[in-house]
Amino acid sequence: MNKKNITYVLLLIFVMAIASGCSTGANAGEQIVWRFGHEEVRGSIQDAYALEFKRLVEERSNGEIYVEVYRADEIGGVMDYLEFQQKGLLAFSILNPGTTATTIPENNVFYNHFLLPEKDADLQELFATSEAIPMLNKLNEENDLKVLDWFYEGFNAWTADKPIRSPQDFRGVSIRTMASPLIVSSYAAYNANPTPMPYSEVYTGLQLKQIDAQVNPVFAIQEMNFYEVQDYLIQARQDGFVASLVTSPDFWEGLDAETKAMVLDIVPELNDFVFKFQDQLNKERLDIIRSSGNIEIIELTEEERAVFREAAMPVREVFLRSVGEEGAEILRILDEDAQRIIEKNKDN
Ligand code: 6CS
Repeated sequence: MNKKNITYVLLLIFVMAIASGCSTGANAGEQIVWRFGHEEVRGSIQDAYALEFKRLVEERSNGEIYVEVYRADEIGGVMDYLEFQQKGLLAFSILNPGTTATTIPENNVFYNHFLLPEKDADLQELFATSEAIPMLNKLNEENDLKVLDWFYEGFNAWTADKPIRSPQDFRGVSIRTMASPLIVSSYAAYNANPTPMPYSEVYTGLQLKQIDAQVNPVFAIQEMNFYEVQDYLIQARQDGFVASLVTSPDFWEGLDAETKAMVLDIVPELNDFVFKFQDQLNKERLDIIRSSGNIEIIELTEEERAVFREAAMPVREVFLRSVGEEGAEILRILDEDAQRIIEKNKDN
């Protein structure tokens, strides 16, 4: 969005917010409206999460609160949503580190390749128990984002117009990534030419051959039709797509104790819901992609993955250079906890 449009939308939301009580309270009998933004399209994982949040909040507030969901590009791009959320113009949002780490680099910790557990249950346990999470949330709060939940949308797969089995194969490949500098550095370390561009422009970029490849979870590759304009889908399981439910500290502080308790009760239910939902959706959508016969699916061997792992390790230094001592500690604790959980649950 250009600056003029952003100002217009901000103004419009601000006026609507005041007019309808997009905040903590309303006069007796008035319905409270909570505006909820997310980064994806209808039918996506973030949309399912937002709709489940809406259902539970409306039900448990006995209809006193109405949740209005805004999807990707409905009132701005993902960077606008980050700005709206930090300014308190949205009550809640789902934002991923590819977006938020542009202003809070520590959030990139999750996008260090070959760091997080590959089993969903291990990852869910890591988010629920690691001391690194409250440390990270504190840094977010200092940047006007109160994180209520971290969740997962599936591993990130590559699609490309050629098979990719080693970092050598990435030479000369323009791969679209999200804007976060760590993601860009990760693909540069694999010899690719990382090319950030908005999510909504990726399909056309691939179709017009402005870019040769992109990276996203399987469900997104299906719903954004990337598989129709690419020849190979490559599963290296180098990292996963993480997202957060966030609100604004000021908005949160303005809620009464009962409403806060209602939301805090809902969050773990949503976390369980979305971990199951993403697993099912990613499987279903991989089947759709496979049965289209449109694209060859490549699963890298452990030996092939080991070469990528080695190429990815120096990028941890890039992460460390982008954060302070707290960020370094967050990475250290998360890594240690991930290894401990993987080891503890290896026979499950
Ligand atoms: O690649 C992206 O930019 C986006 N991918 C997903 C799956 N969700 C939102 C994000 O903006």
